[in-house]
Amino acid sequence: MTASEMPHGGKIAILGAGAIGQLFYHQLSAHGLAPVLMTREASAGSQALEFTDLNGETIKRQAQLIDKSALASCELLIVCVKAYQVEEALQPLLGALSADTHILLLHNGLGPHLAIAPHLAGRGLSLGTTSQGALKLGRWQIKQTGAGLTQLGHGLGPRLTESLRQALLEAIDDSEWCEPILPMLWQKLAINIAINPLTAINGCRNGALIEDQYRPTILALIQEVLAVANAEGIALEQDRLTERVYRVIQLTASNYSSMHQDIHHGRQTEIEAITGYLLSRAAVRGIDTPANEAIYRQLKSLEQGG
Ligand code: KPL
Repeated sequence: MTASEMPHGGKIAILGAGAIGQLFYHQLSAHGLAPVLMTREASAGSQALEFTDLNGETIKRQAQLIDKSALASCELLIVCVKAYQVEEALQPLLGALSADTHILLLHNGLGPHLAIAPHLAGRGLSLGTTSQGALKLGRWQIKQTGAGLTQLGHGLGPRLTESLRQALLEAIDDSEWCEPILPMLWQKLAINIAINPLTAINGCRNGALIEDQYRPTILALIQEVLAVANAEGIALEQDRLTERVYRVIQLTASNYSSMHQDIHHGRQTEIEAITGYLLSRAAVRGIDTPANEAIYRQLKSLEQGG
């Protein structure tokens, strides 16, 4: 069977070939969905990829890289770039998509969907989050570093077709469709707010946050998320959220968080879509968030080389 003869063959494009984009590429490919990849820098053609799964088994695949001109036939565009790149990466492509291409945003943090919404021109938008861990070993070589839940759900406009929805849920390990999705995204936001900046500032793995010295800060950060989320009409429960944060710390104990990795490699972080999003919503709601403000300032100074 050629890619175009497979169900959805060539119809799912993944924008962004970082660790998570490549991880989804491999998971969808393993289920015969024949996705294609699009990146800003690589031109159209064939590209050898290498993937090491959680059992240490290495699988090689030949990926089809596409450029903008191939987007017209795409039914679903999965956007796997960093939160701060979403608007810039997606806006110039919207005109090349068909009127009914569905878009799925998968990134840490919240906010880009609000910027994208006015430009969808009637296209459907789904939102998602994943706690799966992956590490780039080379430009086209990744290793899965942790299993984790992937939650997807409807955002705006026309819904993702049932057949694409089923295909995604079957292909992505431990994934679920959530309605409404926003409370799940807020939960993940809380996890990233509690873990990511602290690991970057203290230069530690996620697991180090289990130590008692970090507990008062983590609890204060979570408390402020709860206050802002509740003001936004998202009901989160303190004990369950705290328990979830600590479960993720344990499950990903040996990982360096994405923000730690960004700081370590001198890259821009996702702080604006994580703590920054909370602070912007807190300002709108008139809620004090001193713990998050302090962490935000420290992280920004670190990001600027301070
Ligand atoms: O999402 C993550 C990240 O690093 O961005 C967690 C869940 C904290 C895992 O490291």
